[in-house]
Formats: sequence, C-alpha cells, structure tokens
Amino acid sequence: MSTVSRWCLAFLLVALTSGHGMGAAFFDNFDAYADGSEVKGQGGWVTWDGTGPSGVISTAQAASGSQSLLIVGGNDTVAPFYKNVGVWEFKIKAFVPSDHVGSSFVILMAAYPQTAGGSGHTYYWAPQIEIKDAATINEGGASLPLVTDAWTEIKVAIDLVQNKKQITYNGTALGGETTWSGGPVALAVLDLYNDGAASAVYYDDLSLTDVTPADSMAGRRCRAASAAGSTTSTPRCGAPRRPSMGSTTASS
Ligand SMILES: [Ca+2]
Repeated sequence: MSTVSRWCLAFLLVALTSGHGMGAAFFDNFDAYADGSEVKGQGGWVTWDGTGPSGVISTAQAASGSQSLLIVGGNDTVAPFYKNVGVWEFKIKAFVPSDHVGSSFVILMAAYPQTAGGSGHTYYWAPQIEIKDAATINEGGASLPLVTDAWTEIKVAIDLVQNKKQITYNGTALGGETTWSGGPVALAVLDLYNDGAASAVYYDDLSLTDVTPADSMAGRRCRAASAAGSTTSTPRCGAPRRPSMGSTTASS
C-alpha cells in the first residue's frame, strides 16, 4: 500500500470509529518502507537537529504486518507533530528484548525547533518515558515492571487545554495524572532515543489521535480551566480551532 493510501485509510478508520475529534493526525505501522532502510526522510521522520542516524525498518519483530522500527544505541529519531491546542491520545507499541540493557526513551517534546538553528524556538522536554534495562519503565518518579519479549502499548493522554497528562503502560497507569509541561503547553515532536549504551528496542503502530470533545471550544472545558485558575494561555476559550500544523513558539 502506498504511503498516501496508508494515511488515508488510517484517517478513515479513526474517523469512523472515534465519533469525536478530528481523527488521526499521525499514524505509522512501518510496513510501507523498504526493509533495512533508515526511516529518516520517509513518512515525515527526521533525526534530532537533522544529524546522526535514525532507526531502521526491521522484519525481526512486528506488531502489525511484517515490519517495525528498530532503535539502537545512539539513534535519535524524531516525528514532528506541532499541536498547540486540543486533547490528544498518543500511542505506540514497544517490543523490548529480555536481554535489553541501558536506557531507551520515548520522549514527547513540548517545544522543539521547527528548523534546526532557527530563532524563536527552543527545546522543552515534556514526558520522558525511560525503558531501563530489562527491569522497569519509568517516568517522573513513577515506575512499573517492564514486560519483555512481547509487544506492549505505551499510551499518553495529553490535555493541552488543562495542561495535564496521563501515561498508561500495557493497560496500567504509570503514575497519576500530572502536569503536561512546565513550559510551553504544546506537543511539538516525538523523540525515540536510545542512549549510546542501550541495546535494541522495536516500535510499531504509532498513532496520534485528536480526541478533543466536540464541546470543548464552546466552553465547558474552558470554563473548568478558568475556574481552576489555569495559567494555560492556549487555546483562548471560544476561539476557533487553530490549523493542525501550527508552529510552537517556545518561551523558555
Ligand atoms: Ca508494522
């Protein structure tokens, strides 16, 4: 299936099943690329600051189809999202071999330069989900036992209206509902990063879906945020939805 067809199908499926929001903003099952190819330059994927190696398409493991994305030590693979309004559900499946060593990260950035070296944009890390050795998965002081040699799902519920997040690992909450960002309240990019000593991790079936309640812009969630004294600056209550690929202007 062509990349265009894959995107169209993903959008249609989510639109038919979600019943709210705007559907899939990003989806990748890594089955449309050549086995062994680097993912950078394909499907919107890039590398951190445009340098270094990215993950590689692999047939060694797959949650869907026959392929997944293999991340090894030193890989720093980035998918741009650039959302600054709404409520989102981020999901990715991970396969961690039982001999995994080191730290592998699923990172969501609240700010990231749209152009390397560009002015007016800085980096701001939101959740940094760490897959540590073959033992645990950790974020912000919370920890769960790691499941190895099996596909598991990492889900992050992201509320950019109320600046909240909830991470779920394989159906179990990883910590409680906590602040999404201490800086810009936006979702800029996904960063799949293995530190230099970390061994292979496989990822598949990545999706970012708009689950914004239909009435959120009309006021209910906005009123709740205002009543709670939220310092969230975007979106303005009652304001029309912004373009989905708007830029993130970082303030820190
Ligand atoms: Ca796949």
